[in-house]
Amino acid sequence: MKLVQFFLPGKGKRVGLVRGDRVLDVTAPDEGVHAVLDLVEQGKTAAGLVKRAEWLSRRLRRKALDWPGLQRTPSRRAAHLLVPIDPPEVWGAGATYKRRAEFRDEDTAAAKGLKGIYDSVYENPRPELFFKATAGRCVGPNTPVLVRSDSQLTAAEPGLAIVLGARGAIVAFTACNDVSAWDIERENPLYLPQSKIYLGCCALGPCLVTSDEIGDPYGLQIRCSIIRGGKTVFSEAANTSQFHRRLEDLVSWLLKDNIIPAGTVLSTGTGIMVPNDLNLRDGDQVDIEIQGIGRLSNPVRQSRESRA
Ligand code: DO4
Ligand code: MG
Repeated sequence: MKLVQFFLPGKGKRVGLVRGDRVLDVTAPDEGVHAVLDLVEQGKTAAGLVKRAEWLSRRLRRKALDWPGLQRTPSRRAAHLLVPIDPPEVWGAGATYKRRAEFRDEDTAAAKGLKGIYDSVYENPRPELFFKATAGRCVGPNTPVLVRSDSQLTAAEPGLAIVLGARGAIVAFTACNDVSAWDIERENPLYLPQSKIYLGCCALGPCLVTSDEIGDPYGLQIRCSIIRGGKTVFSEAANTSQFHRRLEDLVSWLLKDNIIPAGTVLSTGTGIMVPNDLNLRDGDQVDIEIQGIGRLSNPVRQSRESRA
């Protein structure tokens, strides 16, 4: 099952169930379903979520919307996609692909003589897990991701993200852009939270695909493209078969002595390294396409503070 959130003029946020080229509006305030997060909380597991959404779609029988038509630039006057879930928390995992671990080690070694930290976490049973965002810091499809005003080298970090239900059940998948200010985290590893967490640092979408529908999550093609001035200046692919851990293992580390609310998103890391000279610039567009999920497309904006 594919689930979305969309904006409907005059009605605001709606919950949608995607069926082929149509989107069924399953928003049901009388059932406590104002948002996808409510469905995740009520469903608890992937099976529970699917059952609840199916039941609502049968009960409500509303006029369906056009799925491709929702994938447009947000405007108050037209229906458009929103972030597919308002996650209470977003966490990230790091150094989960060999390519990433090697890239970062070369980089920090050259800059600071710190060779080893990324390779070491790649090999260790304990993964790198970091707090990434809250709902207010996330954006949905076709909404700008931001480059912070004090960064000259901010990069797209495309990856597969999982959505957790009750007690860490993996209920759904989506695409994530873990936008990161590399110059800030490279200056000193203690600056990582400032590289990762700020307004507009995380894009999610275009939809949630429930676990039963995604198929094998270790065989998904991921492509990231950067479009600048109408030209594709970067396009590279990775596959989740190169993912070095098991998803359940990451989740069990995240849950250790921790409270993780239902609807939390965990970004599983990136296997596509954008070269340093393709740092994100105002006006760029980042497209992340994941097999079975679709394309998450976001414009890039330089934070206003440095534009002044
Ligand atoms: O410490 C760096 C973060 C790693 C990360 O975000 C990733 O591997 O995707
Ligand atoms: Mg990342």
